[in-house]
Amino acid sequence: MKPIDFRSDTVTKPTPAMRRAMADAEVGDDVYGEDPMVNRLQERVAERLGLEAAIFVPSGTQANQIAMGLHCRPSDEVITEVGSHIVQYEGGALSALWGIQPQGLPGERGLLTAAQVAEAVRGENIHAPRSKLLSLENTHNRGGGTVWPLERFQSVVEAARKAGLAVHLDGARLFNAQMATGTPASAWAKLTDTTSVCFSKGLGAPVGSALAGSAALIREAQRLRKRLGGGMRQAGILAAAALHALEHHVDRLAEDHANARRLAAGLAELQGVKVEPARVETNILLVEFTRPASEMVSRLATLGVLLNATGTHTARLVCHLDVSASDIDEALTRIRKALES
Ligand code: TLP
Repeated sequence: MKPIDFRSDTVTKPTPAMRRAMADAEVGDDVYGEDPMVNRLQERVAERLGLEAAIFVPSGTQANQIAMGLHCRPSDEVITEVGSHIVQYEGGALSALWGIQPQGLPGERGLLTAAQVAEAVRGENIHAPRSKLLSLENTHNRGGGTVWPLERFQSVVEAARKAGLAVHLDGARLFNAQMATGTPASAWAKLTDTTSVCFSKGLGAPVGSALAGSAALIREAQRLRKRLGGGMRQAGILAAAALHALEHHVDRLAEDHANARRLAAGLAELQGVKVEPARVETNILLVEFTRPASEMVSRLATLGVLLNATGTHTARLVCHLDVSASDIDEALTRIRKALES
């Protein structure tokens, strides 16, 4: 029985063509700035995001955390949505690495309003931390793959700018937002000071993320990356996979979105699971089971369907490169069986 793995879009394996690109990569020592594939990747990412420069790093977490370190000093505050990855899934890095305090605002499926941001910013007050940074996420993972409508994003960024805050965008799935709307990734990114993107999520590369921003910020980011142990040597082997992903795997994200919609429509017909198909904007699907999610996750695992619980009755399913339309139909058959048994 072939397992169908909806745990995350991080689980994809490199395709044969991607492996060939990796094997053929020209390399050099990237800590000396001499790796041609890394240099090419960084230029391409900066171009695509409409920002001056970019730096290749091992993970999305490191890209985000370098941004935090660039924008804030110890005791400063980052304003963000309460479910954001930087707060929920980065091992407490904000406080452990930088002494930064987060202020997590409740979002609408991950999205904030300009009024919320304006109200959250601290005034000059000896009791309070200094608000320095607004950090947004597009698409929003815990929100269910939500895309930031560009106008709403603009208004929230404007509120931050008015208060003198820098703006970071966690764009781990920014190309999903691009494919879902037809709006180029740069439309969001160029409104920010720094934007991170991941090659190891929907784009299907085995490793790697990038952080883009002004040339001056990215120069300083090189120091922070070194400090965090992210200075890699012949990293061109990895950059080649990321370049291949950027060239060949962006347009196909539309298939993942169609598969997520197909899965949602199929689940909506079943008893014992609630899903709102109209809310499926990209490749992430949030569901609510009548039975405890942990029970459903183990029951489904025995039938070869893998997913992650997100709460006592809730779970997340993510579509990606290694899940086909026929896998969706097979998964629906298996899920029906699990719900009926
Ligand atoms: N997200 C992972 C888990 O960490 C939750 C997943 O399976 O979705 N930003 C966002 C919005 C992310 O979703 C992730 C990974 C990251 C950053 C971190 O990327 P990595 O795993 O490369 O450090």
